[in-house]
Amino acid sequence: MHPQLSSARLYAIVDLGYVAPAAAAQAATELIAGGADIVQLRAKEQGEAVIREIGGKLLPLCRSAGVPLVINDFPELAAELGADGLHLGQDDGALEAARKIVGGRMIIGRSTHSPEQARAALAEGFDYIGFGPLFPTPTKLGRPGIGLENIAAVEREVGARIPVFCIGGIKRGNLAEVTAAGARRVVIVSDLLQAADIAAATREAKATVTTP
Ligand code: 3NM
Repeated sequence: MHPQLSSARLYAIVDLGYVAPAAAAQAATELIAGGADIVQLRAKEQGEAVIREIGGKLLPLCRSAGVPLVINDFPELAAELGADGLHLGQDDGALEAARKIVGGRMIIGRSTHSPEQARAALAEGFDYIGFGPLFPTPTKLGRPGIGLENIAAVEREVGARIPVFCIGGIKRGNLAEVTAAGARRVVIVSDLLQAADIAAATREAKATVTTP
């Protein structure tokens, strides 16, 4: 298991669908202050120039906190920035192609939406997976929720080898239900970014996900 990931429980995303570019660094600071173990920069609507600029601001914040910064898509940009990680969706190409661009050391994760995709990502050699969306979510419109019933099996089969981060519609209000279903690690986006106090919300989520 990748050493920067083995103890990670709460994965946060600075998603520019929720945070204005000018507020991205502040949001990252608050997520980190609240205990986020990984921060991803996700910008589905913005161009590379915005990601380059914001990534350049987030990187020193993450570095000084010892928190890996993951870039969603854009392997060339992840490499150029010197980010710690790259996240690829199901349609973002093969691991090997991305590896050629970012090199052997970068963390590379994959979104998976079924147990079959989760097992395939492990076999392909990804460093971690997202598994979801557990519930339908406005952050990723148009996908049905896959529910909680396969979490325990995927944790057992895949999570023993690489971190499995459950994702999609997870909120502080349903997090205990998600962990009770077997999730050990989660990604939470909108519930943290839309909180009145991002750091406090992150702290609360971290406490719940790390409760044995
Ligand atoms: N990927 P929220 S679900 C970015 O299932 C993303 O691969 C998903 O946001 C997947 O916490 C998702 O606001 C959205 O529901 C997560």
